[in-house]
Amino acid sequence: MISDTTQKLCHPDRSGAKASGVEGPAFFHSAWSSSLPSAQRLASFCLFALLAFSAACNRGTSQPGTLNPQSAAKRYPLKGKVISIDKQAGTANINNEPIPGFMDPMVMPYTVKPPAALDQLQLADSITADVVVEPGNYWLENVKVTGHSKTAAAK
Ligand SMILES: [Cu+2]
Repeated sequence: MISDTTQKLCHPDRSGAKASGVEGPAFFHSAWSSSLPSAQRLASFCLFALLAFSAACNRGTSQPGTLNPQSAAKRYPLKGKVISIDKQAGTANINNEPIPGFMDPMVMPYTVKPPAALDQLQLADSITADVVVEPGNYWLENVKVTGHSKTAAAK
């Protein structure tokens, strides 16, 4: 049940990936699931899947053997909403819109560079940013707030 939800969030339209995509991460997933709230659990799964099984979350590239550390950094435009912010870790959970070639719509954590860019963010803000992706690593740059939520502003 949990695996199904995760699978849907992480790769809603990868029908062929079910068997290979779930088994490895699901092992770690079950170890974490008792201590994390569900959104974070899914995000952790996603993070783990992206880092360790880069083909699982990343729909744009395929064979691990073709990755080239020198020239593989790619940038994708991101639009999304701030779900939570962790200034100590320098990350924010973003509910991203679909990123063609990189990510399906989902909530997942992104490291923000520079970390000071987190200071301008509030919960539920709409943002745009560039996702910079290297093999085994990804982060956000050029984070811009495009809309403040009334809820967050009112507090
Ligand atoms: Cu993802």
